[in-house]
Amino acid sequence: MRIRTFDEYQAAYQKSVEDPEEFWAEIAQNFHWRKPWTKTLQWNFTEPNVKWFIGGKLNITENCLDRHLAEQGDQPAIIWEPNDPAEAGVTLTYKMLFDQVCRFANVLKRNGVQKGDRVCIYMPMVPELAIAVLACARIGAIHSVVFGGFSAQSIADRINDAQCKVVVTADGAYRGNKEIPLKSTVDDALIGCPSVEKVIVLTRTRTPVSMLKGRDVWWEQELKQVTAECPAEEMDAEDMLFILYTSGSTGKPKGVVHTCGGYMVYAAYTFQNVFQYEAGQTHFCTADIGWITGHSYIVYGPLACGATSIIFEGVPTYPDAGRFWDIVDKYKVDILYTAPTAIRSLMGFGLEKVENHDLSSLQVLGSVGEPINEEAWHWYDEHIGKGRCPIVDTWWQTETGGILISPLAGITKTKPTYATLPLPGVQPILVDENGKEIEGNGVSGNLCMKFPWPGILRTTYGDHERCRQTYFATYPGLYFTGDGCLRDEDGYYRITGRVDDVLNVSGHRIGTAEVENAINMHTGVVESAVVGYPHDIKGQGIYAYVITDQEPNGHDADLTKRDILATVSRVIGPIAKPDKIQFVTGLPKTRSGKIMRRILRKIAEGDTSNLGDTTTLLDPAVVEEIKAGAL
Ligand code: 7RM
Repeated sequence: MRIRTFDEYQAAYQKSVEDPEEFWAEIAQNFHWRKPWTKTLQWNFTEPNVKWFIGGKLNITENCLDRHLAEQGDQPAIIWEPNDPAEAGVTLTYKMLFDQVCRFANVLKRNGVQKGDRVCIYMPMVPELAIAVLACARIGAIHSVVFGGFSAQSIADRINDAQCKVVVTADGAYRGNKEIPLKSTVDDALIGCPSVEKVIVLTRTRTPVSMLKGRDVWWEQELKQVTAECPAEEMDAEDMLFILYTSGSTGKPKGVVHTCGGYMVYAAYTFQNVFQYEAGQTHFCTADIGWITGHSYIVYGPLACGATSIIFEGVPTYPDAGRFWDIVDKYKVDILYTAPTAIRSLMGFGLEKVENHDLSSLQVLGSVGEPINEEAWHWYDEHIGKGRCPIVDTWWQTETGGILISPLAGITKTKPTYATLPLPGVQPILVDENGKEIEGNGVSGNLCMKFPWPGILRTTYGDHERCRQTYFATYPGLYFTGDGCLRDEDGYYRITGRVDDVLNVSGHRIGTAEVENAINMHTGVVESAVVGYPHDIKGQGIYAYVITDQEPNGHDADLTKRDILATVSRVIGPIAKPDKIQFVTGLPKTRSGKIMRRILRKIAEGDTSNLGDTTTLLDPAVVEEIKAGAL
């Protein structure tokens, strides 16, 4: 399963295209299966219907935990670094993690959770978050982790969509100098969530919480009631492992579904090969477990490979902008995996924050979440990698389960801003608006995949038709990523960004429609339109054009803006707050009533000289007004 040279990469790639079933079957042999599969792959992209390792039985936690106990039971599985550097951290060996996962799995069972039930997890970045995730997997419950920055409304929407039976949370969370009241947010959410029977609350901040009799129980109390014996549930390769909600261009976030067998094989295979992980290395992925990057490259991928994975509770700038480098130095991190937005932000604090740290343990640097600009790439290379660590710019999505296009560290020749080449088993294709393949090199188009890989999403929870519509209907027979992409003369891929109405703000995916819906909930707002614009640190900023029933002026306008921000925070979460709000009296629409976002984007970008074709505009005067008031 290990690729060591570029020749081996090319041979593996060729084999994966010529005989994908044989290729993945060989890789899947490296895992522990209770029962082997009888057919490796069955698929079509029309329904869509994708199944890998059919008939195979396994439990992902036996692969992430049990199978490492004999040889490396005393090796650290998780190192936890708390928000406050003065607080003691925690190291859990594989034995200890195994023990805690089994115990918490028994707590879940005690609270009525059975195989197939959905469990919502809304927690800070503490070891118990990984423990809760793995405990669900142990007993065949489907976890739905909701990022700790989301609002009560967002939690409620996700709980109701998946009909979760249990919520696992904490009293509060520490993030930088802030204390965030998680349990009280869950309480607000649960007013509208009749499916929830139990809430399990971890003590973290000791902030006062209300504990509802018969519904709410303390994590620590429950643990006293259980043993450490918990045999893993036997799962079918295609049983659901988890749901993770992600934003699209329309409506509410979709519950992306991943299944046990294919996801495990893909997360582990990509972890090992992209980062060229070697036994005994320490891996530091700075993402939150609430996003797919945390699922695949903090929890499942590293643990399936027997790695030591760091969980960091805090933020890159607390107590100062040297925190990442403190952690690298303190734990002698080998692999660092972070986002361009973090790199750009840290660049701004100057080199003195870097220079007083020993970064010589670093072997590989990773980037994920958004396109990495050339300046950030070089800064990362020179000042963090000291010119001796390969950078892997990894392109992938919640829906893909793991990395699809990326260099293999130290093997693929890198090129700044390029995700370079597809991993074995990945078959990209560029198409034009009509779905016609754009062949050859030195071209660009919409990025699609023409063949399944084991980590591809299987459905969107409770709504298979939405999955078909969103990913498989735009270009029949292809999986459409929603990204635009360029293929250079060497066949290297460079992802240029979304071609749909999805924003990427600090590596977070946010639908413009979601933000508009939130803004429109504010009293007095008649209509709004949201677009992205280039932002030095966040990659993209959120620009909102808002029509109110009474046009606010001066101080009134400031108050209304403040209240709109509060509304968006309450409806979605602080990450979706617009950076700029411009009050307008109308929006540029076509005769058929469609908002011409292209024009709004141009104005938000500050480029008003050439707005392109405006002949279909219903009322050109609106554009002049918006241009005049642009922020
Ligand atoms: C892993 C993750 C997915 C979207 C994707 C892209 C963008 C992610 C890169 C990237 C350029 C990269 N999942 N994206 N990685 N763009 N280069 N290396 O981020 O579901 O949250 O977002 O993120 O637009 O479609 S995600």
